[in-house]
Amino acid sequence: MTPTELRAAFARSLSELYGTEVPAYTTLVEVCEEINAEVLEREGAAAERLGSIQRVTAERHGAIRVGTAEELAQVARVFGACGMHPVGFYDLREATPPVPVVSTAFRPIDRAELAANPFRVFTSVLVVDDRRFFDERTEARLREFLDARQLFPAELLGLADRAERDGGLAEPGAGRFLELATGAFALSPEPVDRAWYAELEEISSVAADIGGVGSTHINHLTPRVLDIDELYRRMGERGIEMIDRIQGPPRTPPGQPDVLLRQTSFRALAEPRRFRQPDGSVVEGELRVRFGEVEARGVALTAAGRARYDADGLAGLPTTDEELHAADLAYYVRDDDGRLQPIVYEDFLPKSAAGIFASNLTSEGRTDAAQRAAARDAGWLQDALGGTLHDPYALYDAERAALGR
Ligand code: OOG
Ligand code: NI
Repeated sequence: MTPTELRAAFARSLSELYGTEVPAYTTLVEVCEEINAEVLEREGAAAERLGSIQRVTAERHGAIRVGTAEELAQVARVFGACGMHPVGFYDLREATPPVPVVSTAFRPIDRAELAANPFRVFTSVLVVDDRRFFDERTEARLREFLDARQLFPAELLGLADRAERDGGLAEPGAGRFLELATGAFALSPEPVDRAWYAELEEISSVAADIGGVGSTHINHLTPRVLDIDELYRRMGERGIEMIDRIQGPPRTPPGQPDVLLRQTSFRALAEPRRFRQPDGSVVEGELRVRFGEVEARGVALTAAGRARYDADGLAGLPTTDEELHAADLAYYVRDDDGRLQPIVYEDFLPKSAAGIFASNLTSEGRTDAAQRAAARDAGWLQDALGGTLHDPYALYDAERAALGR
């Protein structure tokens, strides 16, 4: 199996797993497919302006959270085997409410790979030494806990490295890789230490989800829909409680291009989990950390377009493809007939990500703004990854240049 095939199979296998773990996810996927078929029927070729229906139907993004730079480097090896590379740096510590993580997204980076299967995973790493969240003693205990766990079996990492070296995996290695990679993101039946989890949860529920359990898990898996407003309505009709809004730019009037990314989610559901009590006994309980999200994608904005969007929202941007292109505010290429084809936005939005995190926090947590922040930037992330951290704008520029403006 080539990295492309491994990625497509990995996305399918995680989707199957998540459907058994979180049944509302299956409903979400069904409603997306229903709506996508309707939009295709209604709009014909225009419905595929931002990707073929095959791409959109298979398209998923996931989110995972890890605790240390070492764990992040291991994740990079597993995703690297699937042709998924780290793109972008997001600092969620500056969000409202602040979340003690910095993040990147692993995804394919060239056009053919994105068209074949664009599976991407938003990946966050805990900032254990940020004093605004964790005092010295909590940091030390977190480090001890995180250093003692092994998220990814050695066999999986070995297969990942082999795939990277050989440009893919033969059977039975490929099947084994997929089984182990999927298993690494399943919800673990291991009991959670109640007291430790509760202590971290007072500081941040994301910190508890990362550093309070001995394993990682897929935190949500997101299908892509062609009409997110309609999806929002229909999920409500089916009795699934959605967060109170769609994140990102508002709906554009008919004929006006969609830009960037719009997302919404249903609230995290109570899932049965086992807990180890302070007296050593193990009891059944529940946690609400995993949810379902849906996204709609539009044209990628250039840095100048994005600056305008960040300052003034959609009011800061012209309303046609031709104007966006002429002012170099969004990325387009011309097809053989001279028509403008949008380059799809393949990344995430920090404000929306913060909204997605926030909508699923059990409390605002506790921070002390007077304490010192830990230094984290794209350079730190690149060092932790031990390989190139791609800049999204450089990728869009290169794609446009390769296709000729
Ligand atoms: C990640 C939240 C961000 C998105 O789509 O913006 C995200 C998380 O909850 O770990 O997935
Ligand atoms: Ni997401």
